[in-house]
Amino acid sequence: MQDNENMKKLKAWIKECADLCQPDEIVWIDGTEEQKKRLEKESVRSGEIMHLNKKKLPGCFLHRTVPNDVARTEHLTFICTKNKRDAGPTNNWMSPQEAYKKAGDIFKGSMKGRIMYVIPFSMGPVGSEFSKIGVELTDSIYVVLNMLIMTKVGQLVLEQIEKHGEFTKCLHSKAELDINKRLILHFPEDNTIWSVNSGYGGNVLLGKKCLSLRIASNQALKEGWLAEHMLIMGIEEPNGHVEYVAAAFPSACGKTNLAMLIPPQGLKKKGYRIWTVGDDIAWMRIDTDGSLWAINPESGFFGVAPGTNSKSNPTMMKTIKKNTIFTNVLLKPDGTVWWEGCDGKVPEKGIDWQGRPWKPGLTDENGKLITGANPNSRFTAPISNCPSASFRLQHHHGVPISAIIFGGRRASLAPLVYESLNWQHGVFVGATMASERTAAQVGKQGEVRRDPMAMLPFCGYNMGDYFKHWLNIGKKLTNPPRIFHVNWFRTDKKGKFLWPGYGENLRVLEWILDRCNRTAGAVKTPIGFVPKVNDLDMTGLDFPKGALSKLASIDKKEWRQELEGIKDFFEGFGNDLPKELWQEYEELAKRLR
Ligand code: OXD
Ligand code: MN
Repeated sequence: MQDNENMKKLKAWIKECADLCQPDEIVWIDGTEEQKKRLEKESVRSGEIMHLNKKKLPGCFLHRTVPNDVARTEHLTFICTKNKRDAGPTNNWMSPQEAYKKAGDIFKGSMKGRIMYVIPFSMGPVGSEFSKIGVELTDSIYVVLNMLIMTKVGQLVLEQIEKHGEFTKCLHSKAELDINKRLILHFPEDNTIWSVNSGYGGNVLLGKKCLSLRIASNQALKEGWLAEHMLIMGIEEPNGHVEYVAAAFPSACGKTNLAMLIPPQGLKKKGYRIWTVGDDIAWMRIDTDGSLWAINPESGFFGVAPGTNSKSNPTMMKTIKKNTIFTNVLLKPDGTVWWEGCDGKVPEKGIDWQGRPWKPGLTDENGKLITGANPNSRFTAPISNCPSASFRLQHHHGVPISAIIFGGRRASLAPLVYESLNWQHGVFVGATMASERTAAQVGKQGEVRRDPMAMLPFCGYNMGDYFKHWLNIGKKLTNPPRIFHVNWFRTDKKGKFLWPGYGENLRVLEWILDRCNRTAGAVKTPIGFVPKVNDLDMTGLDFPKGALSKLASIDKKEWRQELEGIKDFFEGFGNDLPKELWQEYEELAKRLR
């Protein structure tokens, strides 16, 4: 059959990229099991990945990155728009002309002697109104194998391109993995992403942060929806009805764990059950019912390994037992894996994430403890492995969102939970989100980092416009989700956590849903609605008397100090900050007086 115009365009772009990168061969990824198996074999043969214990971890592999390529490199990540103003004060900016020239020189001949793989992928159910199509060209089989887990790949996607023509053009080359020539470039005006000289997931699985957040946030602005750094979870209530919430937290606040929560003993009798829709990204649209509906565009988890164990996340421990790619973890002598904060005893020996012999207590030349796994070591696992995976995952329409939850790590200031006064105030709460460094970091305690809606590194345009967009979405919603803020990390004077966290967080979610259904009580405070002592169901939780009122207390003096930090932060946006947020600032200041 002859190619139609759309397919001709796709092939012309592939040829253009191949002319630049000069691969020896081009291979199309078709999403079949046979091709995947063949690629796994090739990748094992080349040493890029290694088989793990086939009995204990069937279908699992280990990959090691080079030591200077273990995390997202935000200082090498750019938004490339014609006008610098459109990238805004929180992004690195480069002109498209300069970016194409600079990276073009690096891409030139970068795939010589290698194969260029063509990965047509869909973020979201293929053919859904919510979904977006991309094509990633890469010289890394590791990228291919990860994309096969994280996205939907294959012929059906090509049919979408044939029909509609539009797709995000994603070009990746690991090149020489040279950090000095590493660039992660986004061209929202051309629907294009270029990533070169990295092999780390967040920089190279271009469907994830690059497309699903930085490019998609631009599309969402234009098309009137929201692309957010949020988990989505369903809470099945005792009567069998499922309600869904979306939640945004900065890194290291337990987003993945919350998405897979196990109901605590005390509430188990009520029959609650949690359904995981997503742990990282939510695309949300206003439907004809005036509510906000969401999908998770991803098909897998790219989660942080250290700290994951049967207490923090038993569901994830089950999810990563098969068909999972582990990156930069410790290899045990029996061909299984381990990381700091994993279950069981610390292994007596192993091979560390850099491929060196390791045993507990090893130190480097400066006397610093050498960890077996890299602190940002990861697992890539299909959502279909997850025992709590939602039955609505394939639903083209997504799930209706009853509540949006923002959160941060604050040793003091923010109570366990509060509800915003209305949508505009909720946007203010999200825009002023922040996390503190923990007490473990001597000297840095209390240092606050603002991370609005947990989108600071991921909003692909001017964040002032982003806040405005949030306000506009609120005006169009006739049945808006209510907006809440949670803080699981409040401590007492000795630095001990006041709230037990983990599964017990369901007690807070229960209050949140009851607020949405207008059945829970609260008291109005200057910062919003806070539960009274008897408004949370504490059945079966041995909780010290008075701790709940400590958790719910609001210190006006501290909040007035917080206002100063917010003011500084807002001023950084100059005239781009919507006046409604200054108005919320003034109102809060008035209420705190
Ligand atoms: C992630 C991140 O990897 O937020 O999900 O950095
Ligand atoms: Mn994330």
